[in-house]
Amino acid sequence: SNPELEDESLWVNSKIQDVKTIVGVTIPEMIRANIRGWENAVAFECAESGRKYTHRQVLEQSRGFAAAMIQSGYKRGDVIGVVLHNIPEYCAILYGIWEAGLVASPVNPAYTAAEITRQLESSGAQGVVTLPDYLEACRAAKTANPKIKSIVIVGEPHEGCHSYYEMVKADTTGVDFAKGSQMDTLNDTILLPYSSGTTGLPKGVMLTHSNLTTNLLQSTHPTYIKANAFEGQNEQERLLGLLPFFHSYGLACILNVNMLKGSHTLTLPRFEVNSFVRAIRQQRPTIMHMVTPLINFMVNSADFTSKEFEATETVIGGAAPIGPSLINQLLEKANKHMLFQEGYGMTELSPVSHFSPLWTNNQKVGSCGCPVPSTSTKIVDVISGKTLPRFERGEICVRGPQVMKGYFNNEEATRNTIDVDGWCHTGDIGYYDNDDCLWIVDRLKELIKVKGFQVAPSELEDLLRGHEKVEDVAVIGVPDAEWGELPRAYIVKKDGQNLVEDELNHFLKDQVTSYKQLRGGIEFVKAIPKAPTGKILRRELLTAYKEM
Ligand code: AYL
Repeated sequence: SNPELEDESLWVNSKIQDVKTIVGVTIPEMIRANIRGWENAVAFECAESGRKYTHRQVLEQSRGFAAAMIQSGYKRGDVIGVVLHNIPEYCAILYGIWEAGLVASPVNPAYTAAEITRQLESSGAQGVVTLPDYLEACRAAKTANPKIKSIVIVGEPHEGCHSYYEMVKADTTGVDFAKGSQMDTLNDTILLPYSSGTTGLPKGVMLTHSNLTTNLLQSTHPTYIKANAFEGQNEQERLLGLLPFFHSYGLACILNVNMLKGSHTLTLPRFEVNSFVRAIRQQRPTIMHMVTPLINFMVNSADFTSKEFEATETVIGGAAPIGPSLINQLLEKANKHMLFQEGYGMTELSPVSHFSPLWTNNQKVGSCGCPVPSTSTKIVDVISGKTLPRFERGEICVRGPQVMKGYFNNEEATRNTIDVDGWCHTGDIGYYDNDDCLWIVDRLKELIKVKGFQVAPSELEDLLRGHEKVEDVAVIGVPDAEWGELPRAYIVKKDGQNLVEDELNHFLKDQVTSYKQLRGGIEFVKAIPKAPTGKILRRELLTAYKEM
């Protein structure tokens, strides 16, 4: 590091006592070792079908599934694509993959067949677990990727597929399950979610058991959640399992936390107004993880009154900006003391680096809290790279045991994100106040967040560039009250070509999933503003849009 730029006294390190990096323990081992009398309490329940499993059953099915995967010939380190919406079997499937020593690559099931095929190919998946709804898309992906040996289906048996419900009955005696003591938990990749990071196409994020187990302890430290809140002697906490488990937020903060703390999660396959309202009235969640559009919905919907929040003690938000006025409207509507906490993180950070401590007690609404234990952070000037003092805005950098190992098969992107001193450059702009609370103010990176989901401009630009009438293209995210941001395209037509918006929308329709569609509009331009290096000047486009 450059001593002229660096000033260690300006770093904001977690003030909370360190948690030791967990080494030599897998996630399922950590969960098994931590059970405190809640074996027979329900762990996951499906809001739609009522299917439910206790904590013990989840861990038994995980073993059965692992044994069957080993018996079907999968070898340590093989990648399995998990193409599922939230179902009560999700956890047993994921843990089964880990207990068999395999790597899970979670895929958004709402992806088009083309998108599923791309992720399964990029991750080198050799197997797929899916539901009947997505079988056709997975079969197309298998045809395109001969590496994929088999498809496991969660549901009625299907031609040419293994049945999950049969597999979990496998005999587990004498099976060689993956043990942390025999692995390199600091280096063996076990989870491969996709993220575009600060630039370019979606990339596999290599996460290890140590990343995930340690982040689980960091994010559930008593500074953030009530001591023993979930433990057996108290009433079981009830979580809403609506945020998708294929995304690092839902996977870590709902699915894993649910298993570590012995709570009850009601899984919802998707957001749908009636089932959402019904689920909340029926389950009376004590903790609700939310993203901005959901909070917005609850604030504005007549279906939500203070009654719907009666049992709710905590609402937690994150994954994209949430305006403080919206949060205050929610708290007012609930008409009771309810704690609002916000987290900040990235898939690349396993995923949590900041969280609102309990002591903030709604006094810091709009901030995403303090660095979690064992985490150092700094704010650097985006031009000079100089470390900045409190209240000055710059790029947030994070260092700690939760920083990913790197991007899969992409050393260059890894080097551009994690510097030689181990700092992860987030591409987000923020500042610290005097209480170590971080306030996010802007995003430097090109990533677009629609309802908390990632949309990589490069992905849309690459596809649009493939259109026969398109000469050049740039995609940016524009603000939207309901969705957070929306992708908007600037198109240079090929000479003499007649091209209209509908043609391009139609062109993208079957290629990318719904939230990646160009809902922010399409504008035909003469040229795309670019730096001499060829880099698209996205800021210029956004500024012009805002002045429009
Ligand atoms: P990814 N406020 C504003 N932007 C945010 C916030 C927040 N609280 N949290 C995340 N982001 C944006 O990999 C930011 O641009 O995240 C960041 O770089 O899909 C990007 O989202 C990361 O996108 C939590 C809170 C997990 C957040 C998360 C991270 C979700 C995954 C648990 O409690």
